[in-house]
Amino acid sequence: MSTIPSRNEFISKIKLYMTPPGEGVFTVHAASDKRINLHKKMFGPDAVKENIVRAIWEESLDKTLPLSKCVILGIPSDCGGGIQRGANWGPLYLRESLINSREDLRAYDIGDIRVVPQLLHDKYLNDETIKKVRLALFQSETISLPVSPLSIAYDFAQNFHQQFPSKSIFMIGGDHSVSYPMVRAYLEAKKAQGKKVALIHFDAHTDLLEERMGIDICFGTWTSQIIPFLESASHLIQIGIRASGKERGHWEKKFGHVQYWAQEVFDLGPNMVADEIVVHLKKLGVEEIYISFDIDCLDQEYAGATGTPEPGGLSPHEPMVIMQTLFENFKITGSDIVEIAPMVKPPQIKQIEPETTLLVANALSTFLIQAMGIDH
Ligand SMILES: [Mn+2]
Repeated sequence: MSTIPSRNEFISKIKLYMTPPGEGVFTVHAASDKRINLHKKMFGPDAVKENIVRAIWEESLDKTLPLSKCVILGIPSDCGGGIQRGANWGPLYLRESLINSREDLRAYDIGDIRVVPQLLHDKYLNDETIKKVRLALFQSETISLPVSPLSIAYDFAQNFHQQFPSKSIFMIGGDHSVSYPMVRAYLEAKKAQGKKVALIHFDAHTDLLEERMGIDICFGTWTSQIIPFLESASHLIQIGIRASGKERGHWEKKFGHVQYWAQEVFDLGPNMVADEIVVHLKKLGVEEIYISFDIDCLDQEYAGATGTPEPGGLSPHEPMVIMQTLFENFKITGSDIVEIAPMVKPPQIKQIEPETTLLVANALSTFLIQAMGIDH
């Protein structure tokens, strides 16, 4: 058991292994217009002109962070993906969409996890590589900080929940592997607090492989890896599934959880689905929920700018109804939206992208941020 760092030690770590919002993808020119617009709106035009964005962000970690109930975090990593990359741009594009439309959102943006795009998790690295990347990122070979996006995210989330047990994180990914460290740290923290929690997972895919080509933590496996951290598998609900090599019965029997495939959501209607979930979770004594939202849960007509768009999916209305009912019955104390790949446009997609995907993601994110910003 590692010792819990002080608030100041934690803030010092954030300054090293995180960046101001929108800077987690290391680039000079690509999407710089988006980043500059975001920074102008967040920190003021003068801050951009005078090149003091980082200084203001660092100051805000001491002053503004303690005041906000809901905190926005970006993990611009798509190293855990694999069909079509590009979700590393999700945090910048979605934030820019949110700040353009909703300057009144009550949340503090804590910034991005620093991402070395070739790295996923430190357990896949040898000592020499870790030393070299530590030198590149932190100017020290011996500093005891993680270097891969998922390892940094886990350290951050663990520390965050220890320091701020009543705050909630809204995380923007990233491919879906980035949910693994966030949900794991959340579940461990809630267990330590004695809170009963469940995981609600919206997705076209089950993400339930035990490993994919020998890799145990990636976009296709993260959910199966997270089940052991739940009180039981029945504390997991998956909604919107339709692109799976196996039947629903296979997965439910293997893991012992509940799935609502997209067709069942259409057949039952979102109100009935939501009511069933509420009854199920109340029976388990659940008080709080984490919602992990893979944008490809939605039909490709609404979410085309993603790595694996799928037909036959939900419209934005159905998840909204389900989340609204869940919010009326449980506290939402953690959530994420992942797999938005703004520069990706698969050939079968007809609508204007990434605008359509961002518009829908904006509405879903706004709901979650507002829900988590409310004091119950
Ligand atoms: Mn997924």
